[in-house]
Amino acid sequence: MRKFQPYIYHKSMKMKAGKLLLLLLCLKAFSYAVIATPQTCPAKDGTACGDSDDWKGEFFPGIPKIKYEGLSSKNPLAFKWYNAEEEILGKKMKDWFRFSVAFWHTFRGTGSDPFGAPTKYWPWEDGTNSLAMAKRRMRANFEFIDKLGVDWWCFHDRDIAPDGNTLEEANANLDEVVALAKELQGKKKVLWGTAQLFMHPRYMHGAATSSELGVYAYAAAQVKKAMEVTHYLGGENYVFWGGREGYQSLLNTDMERELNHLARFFEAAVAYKKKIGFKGTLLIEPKPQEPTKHQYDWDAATTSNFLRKYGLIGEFKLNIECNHATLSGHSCHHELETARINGLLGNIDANTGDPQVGWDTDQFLVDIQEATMIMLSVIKNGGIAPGGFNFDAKLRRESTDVEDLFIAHIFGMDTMARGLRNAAKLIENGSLAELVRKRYQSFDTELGALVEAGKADFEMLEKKAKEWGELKVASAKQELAEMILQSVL
Ligand SMILES: *[C@@H]1O[C@H](CO)[C@@H](O)[C@H](O)[C@H]1NC(C)=O
Ligand SMILES: [Mn+2]
Repeated sequence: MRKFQPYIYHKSMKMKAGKLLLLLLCLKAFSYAVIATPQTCPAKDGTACGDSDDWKGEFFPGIPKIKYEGLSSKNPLAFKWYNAEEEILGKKMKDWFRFSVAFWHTFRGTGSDPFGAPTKYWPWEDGTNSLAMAKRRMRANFEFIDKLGVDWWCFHDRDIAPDGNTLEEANANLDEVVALAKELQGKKKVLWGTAQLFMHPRYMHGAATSSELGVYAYAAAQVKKAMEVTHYLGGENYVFWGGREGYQSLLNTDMERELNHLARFFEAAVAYKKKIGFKGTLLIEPKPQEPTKHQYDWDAATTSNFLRKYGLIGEFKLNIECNHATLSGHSCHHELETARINGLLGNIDANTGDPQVGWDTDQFLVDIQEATMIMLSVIKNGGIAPGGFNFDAKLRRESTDVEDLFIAHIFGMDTMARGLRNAAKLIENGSLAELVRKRYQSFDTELGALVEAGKADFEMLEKKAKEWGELKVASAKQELAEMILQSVL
């Protein structure tokens, strides 16, 4: 999920941010350059800056509908591997993936970072955060996903519509943009919606885990509304990413109480989902840290333990983000497998980090081997519907052409498609599965079956151990396994 937004709430905030930036720059002995605050336009001043959502003509002129041209194509605006209608292992490629465009990165990502101002000035942007601008962006979103040939999109409430000075005002803004989205949506669908519970200063101590009851209530109201509009737009899932649900210091934190509050919040979300007849899956997106020092939904194992402890295991699944997996010290494959074997694999936020950078860079995943292992998990899971692959990924700050938005998504889709083709080859080949089967074949025996059924006690096992004496233990064949994997890449 995104971490930087050009929306500045108060003048005092601006000053604080400026001072912090100056301090950082001085500490790092960088030469100080004035960094422009992005121009913003609070919703209440909407008419003063950006008063029209009219946009004449296309947002992406000169970019055609993206087609599959196959491996011989050199066209950067064509698919080489992703062929939506082609069947792989009995399912169309488009149904394996259910690719989704993330509104926040693609349409609200500006290229700003803690050290620098925005770098992307899309032609349709007028530099404001007005309601008119929000509507224009929504039109751009639908032209983009239509040209890309994707059926799904994902959103955060505050990214598609401007916040308000009151909850009522924020809800009214959201309603207006959502009404337009519903009208423009046609056959396109919402993969998931979510509430942005981390940007506003009120959420500095967390949302559902805030030490302030008023903030807990505000977060509940915001999630209630976000669930309603996700339902209204026909969303198939609803995501909770607890950006600030964690702590900065245990000294001032009652962790047990905060976790209890988080569980009560999720229980209330389940109850409200049922009340409004929302049939979508509720998903929790694990992430170990950033922005907090410790985030409660650390990884798939931690989150599934949390769900089990509070009796929520049947009500939630997990949205595994690959960059979050690596931040928690795991591979994406590990997180997917952990979710899968717990019956919790619900959605994938398809992105990656940089191996030399320790934070959440949200890059498009373009590593073929990683894509292959991801698809092995997805195939074992029998697919991922009603979830999908959401491109929670953004252009690099230095990529500033409109066509880069297309190239990045095309490359991301092609890489995943290549992963699917490779995984299918690996399964059809069968030698990797055979290697794994052989490793455990000693359990495919009478005693092994008793062990696996929980019917082998220690006395029985001791008798066997004495009878067998010292054993020759077989090789794990890791290098052979790696060689087999690489043979399909
Ligand atoms: C599977 O792949 C391995 C490694 O490339 C190869 O040696 C083997 O012949 C293949 N087996 C089948 C059944 O295709
Ligand atoms: Mn991320």
